[in-house]
Amino acid sequence: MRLLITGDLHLGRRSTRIPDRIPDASSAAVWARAVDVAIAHEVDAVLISGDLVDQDNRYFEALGPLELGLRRLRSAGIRALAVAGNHDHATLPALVATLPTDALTVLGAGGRWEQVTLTSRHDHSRLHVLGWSFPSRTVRESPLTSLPRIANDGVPTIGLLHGDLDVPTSVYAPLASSELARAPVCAWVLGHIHAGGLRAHAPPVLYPGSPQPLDPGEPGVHGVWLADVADTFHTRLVPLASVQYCTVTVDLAGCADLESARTRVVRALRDAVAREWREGLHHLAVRVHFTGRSALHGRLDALAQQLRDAPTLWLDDEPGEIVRAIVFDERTDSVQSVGVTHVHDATTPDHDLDALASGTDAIGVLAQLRRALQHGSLDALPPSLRDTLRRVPGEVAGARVFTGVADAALSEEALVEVARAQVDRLLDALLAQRDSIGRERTS
Ligand SMILES: [Mn+2]
Repeated sequence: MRLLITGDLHLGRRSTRIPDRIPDASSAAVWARAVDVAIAHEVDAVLISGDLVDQDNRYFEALGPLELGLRRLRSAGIRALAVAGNHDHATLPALVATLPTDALTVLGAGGRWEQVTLTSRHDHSRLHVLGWSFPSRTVRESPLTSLPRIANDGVPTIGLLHGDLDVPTSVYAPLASSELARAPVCAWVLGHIHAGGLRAHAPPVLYPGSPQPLDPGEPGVHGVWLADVADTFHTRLVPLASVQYCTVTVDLAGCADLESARTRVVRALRDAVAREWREGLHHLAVRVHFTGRSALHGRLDALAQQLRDAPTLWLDDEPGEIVRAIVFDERTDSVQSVGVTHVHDATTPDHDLDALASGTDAIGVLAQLRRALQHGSLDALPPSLRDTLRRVPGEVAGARVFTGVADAALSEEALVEVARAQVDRLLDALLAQRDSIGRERTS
């Protein structure tokens, strides 16, 4: 049994914070490419894990591309099955009612689990697909509490639904890994999270993710998944997105002037292109993140503004080379480009730690702590402080008020990173205060 798996298309939307001229950046365009892949690979069915349609106000934008794709699938003998998510709980059933019968099967309407059985045209193997749809915009209880008994008839079952994995307080159908693991299914296919990937292996829990990323919060490679289902569930990602979001860190440590900072930015962008570029990509949208202790701290606004205002950098045919920086040149048909969506200055001032550490005031003590953390270990810290730092992550993760914190076991490296950042902030704040008081006194 061959399947194409996707979800969270949000038909009606397109990737944001990119130039208008980037082609094929809509979810409608990626849906058409997904249909191409399904037909080329002769899949038996396409499974869609919710939020196929963005919401009601996109009804008419979604209808045309959806119907066209479904018609192409049907003429190729491919079935399409979907569940509704929080965004399309009302729109999807309404849309389907206007489509030819059997163009799209919506499973589990109204939040009642429903099963269909597919038969492969390749080897006549069978597969149950057990689906559940959002009945309303929010659902606070796990849909798995009403999961029906799964038939033990030798035919594998795939569970298809939209929901939030391991976020107990979520209002979008909270699902616990432990309850998913208990169900005798061959795999779970989930929607809601736009960054795709396998979240568990026994049984596999797959979030296909959005095939086209929609905003800078959705980095990484996006596409659809091809799955082979027999006794096992084999799946692989087929990249399809025309846009990719990424973060590029530019270390400005030791950078003395803006010119050399700019050189580092260009080099970092080139490296990012070389690393991330792949066939089918039209635009790399970059969040630039300045780091490092630098004399330029506090003086990067102009460079940041230049980058945000920069014309899109268009790439020549030569992969990985930024050749020209031109704005929407009508004469070039190049559609490979890089743009900057955000610039974040996380540099810190370049203090003389040794000089500061000789003091006995708060600044002196902090400078001593900062030096003790220099080498990536907590060992040089006073024992009481060290023990506190090692204890705190567990306490935070265990406290109900911090539901977002899952990782109780921070590595020593990560702890040092946190401690360093906090010491730096305190030190920077105290020094800034001291300097401003100093200025007041002398003025
Ligand atoms: Mn959703």
